[in-house]
Amino acid sequence: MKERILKNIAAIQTAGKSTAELYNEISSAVMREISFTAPAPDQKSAYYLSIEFLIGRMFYNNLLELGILDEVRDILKEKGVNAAVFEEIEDAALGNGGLGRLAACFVDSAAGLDLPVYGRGIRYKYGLFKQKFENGFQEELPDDWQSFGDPWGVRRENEARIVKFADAEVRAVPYDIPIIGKNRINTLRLYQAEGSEGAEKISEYLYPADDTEEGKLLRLRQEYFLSAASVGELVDAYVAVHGTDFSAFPAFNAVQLNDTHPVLAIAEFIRILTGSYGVPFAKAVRLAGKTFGYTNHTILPEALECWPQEYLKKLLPEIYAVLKKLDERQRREFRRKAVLEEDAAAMRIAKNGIFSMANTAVYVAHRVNGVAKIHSAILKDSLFRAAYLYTPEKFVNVTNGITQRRWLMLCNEELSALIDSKIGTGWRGDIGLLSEMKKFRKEDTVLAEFAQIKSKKKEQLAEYVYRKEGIRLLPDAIVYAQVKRLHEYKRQLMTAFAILEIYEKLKSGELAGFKPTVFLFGAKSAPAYFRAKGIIKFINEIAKKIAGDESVNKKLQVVFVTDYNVSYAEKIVAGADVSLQVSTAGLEASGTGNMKFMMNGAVTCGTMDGANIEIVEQAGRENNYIFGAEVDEIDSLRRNGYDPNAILAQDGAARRAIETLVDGTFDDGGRGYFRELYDSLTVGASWHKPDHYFILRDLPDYVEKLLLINREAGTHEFTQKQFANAVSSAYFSSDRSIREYAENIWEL
Ligand code: 26V
Repeated sequence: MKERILKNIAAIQTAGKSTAELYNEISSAVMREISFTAPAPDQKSAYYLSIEFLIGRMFYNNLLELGILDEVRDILKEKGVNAAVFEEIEDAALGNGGLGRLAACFVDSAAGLDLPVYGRGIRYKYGLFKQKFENGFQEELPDDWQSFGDPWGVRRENEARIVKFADAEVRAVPYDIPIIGKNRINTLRLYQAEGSEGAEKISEYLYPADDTEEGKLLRLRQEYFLSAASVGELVDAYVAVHGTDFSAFPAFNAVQLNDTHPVLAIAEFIRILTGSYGVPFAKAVRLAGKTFGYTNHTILPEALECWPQEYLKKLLPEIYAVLKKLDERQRREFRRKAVLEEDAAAMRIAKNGIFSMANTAVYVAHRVNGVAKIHSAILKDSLFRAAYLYTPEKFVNVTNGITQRRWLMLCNEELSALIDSKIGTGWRGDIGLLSEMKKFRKEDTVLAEFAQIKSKKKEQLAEYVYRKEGIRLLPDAIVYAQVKRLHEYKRQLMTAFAILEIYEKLKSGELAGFKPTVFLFGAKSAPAYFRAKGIIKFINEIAKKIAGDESVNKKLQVVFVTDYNVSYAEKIVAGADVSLQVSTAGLEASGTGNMKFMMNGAVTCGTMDGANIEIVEQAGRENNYIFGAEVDEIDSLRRNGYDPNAILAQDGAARRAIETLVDGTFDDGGRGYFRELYDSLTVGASWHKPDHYFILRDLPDYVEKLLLINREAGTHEFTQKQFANAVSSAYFSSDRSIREYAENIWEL
């Protein structure tokens, strides 16, 4: 196969062709030769249902997975084409952050491990919006990712199916994308909605604005569309082979619900079995239980899907009836078992006119998992406490992971080559072997090479930033990076205040020996998230002010990169020295960016939250910079009162930083963003108490750690710390996560 692909590519005429044309021809030359591995009929398969798949650019990754990336580069070079030109091709951003990227890493690992695990998602016409800054304000443009063609997607016209709503029938047309592993090629199947104009809307946008009822209904349609297309397909395939006795369905199918968005799949499964095949309700629920697993990815209440019962009644009356019946069954069961009223209330599927998708999933599924140790513990102690007491056997943890193929081999060929030269290439097939690198922790020559690679990756990052933003990063600076969705709980705003404090200290001459430092931000804000947009503008204002201040701008620089995405991340994680992971303890379920940075040898400056805790466990707390209140303290502040104003009265530096929001230092164009941010910290706003995310509690510790890092950076000890992180990262391979899902949840 390899040989034929290479021959195909060698035969391509390159002269006079545009990058997009060449991209399509080369990709098609690959697609012509590869074939999807058919699931063995006697074997169990797992299906990963997700509203997002943030795959990123497929071109280089697929060539890497096929083991022909270098050869293709050489062939193109002979033709006078630099393979790097394909970086112009947009990546498919059918996701928004960690949840979608995790789904992409998981399907990659499953293929690599030769496991029959298949993704099911939606083929949005427009992915996550493209971001630009207009005078520092975020603006959103549509992401027309298919404008370059979609050579990796295969339309399966004859496998299209109908999804029915009360007011419409919609065609769900699959597009299959190859997920390439060494020994198999799995399918990621994305459904596209077709039919009337209204039907097409369903797969038009990822996260359509849902501030109107119409928007909410559209989102509900999307979720049902994904659920019904996927479940319908699995049931049909089962019936074709095994007939209509569904007893063995769970022996052949596992379905993993990636968060609450696809939970209607449970109701759809029960609807089909009871409605079309006469399976008794209780049996259908039992089979659903054995089939479905549910992964929770956040404890933030606003992100747990809840649907007004009225919507379901109107749009999906049969699903409404199933959920009602499930709710009644649950009520009867709780009465029979004399479950305390308080606990029962917490677990209810239907209450106050809404259906809780999380409670539906927890009630039915046989496994419920969190995505890092601490997160799974919080699910048991708080969010799903009652359910944990009721059915403890359901609850497991699977700590997230990332694919080392994209996040090390592809994005950091230099570090990968260093590893090859020290321990051989076996780690490429078995990531556990990476730990053998630990024996070089004290070897000066290896550390020196490692440090050189970091500098080189930093230069490459700087070139990329220059190309994209037209900004030159300070040469040889320490790069601190905070790149992730923009959300208050992730506390980009706290980093902004820390920078202001450092800026002030620098100006006052307090920081002798301060080494050149770059703070790199990347984030998109949800279009309607007012405060998040204010934070972006605020950071851009700080960046501008510092850049214009001759007294510090050779030492300190702030850059907010535009349109942060997977491809940008590949450059940033490889080039950064310090990974900023500073969420309020208890709120970041896991984080996966933290793992990408670690694997590429950045130290973590962060709180004891999410997977940071396990990162520190693996790499050593002494090799990272941990600060701030831990979960217990945050809980007790929440319970016993927390007064940010008392801190402000004491801490002059913090006060001055925060006052810049309202004292005229910075300008938000009269839009009220900064005043609102200020109020949210000092008096509270939109149903939150002041400083809901405890920024002022953690700010002084944060500044101290940032400055400590600045003093230590560049030393031999610091390089040792970075190295320790890189070589301790094997645990965070999504290969490990997928093995755990396969063993403990899917029983593959
Ligand atoms: C979504 C929304 C949407 C409405 C506004 C508030 C809000 C807040 C959070 C979310 C996130 C939804 C779930 C999610 O993306 N969770 C992320 O999942 C990652 C993979 O498990 C994990 O690493 C991140 O910590 C977690 O935030």
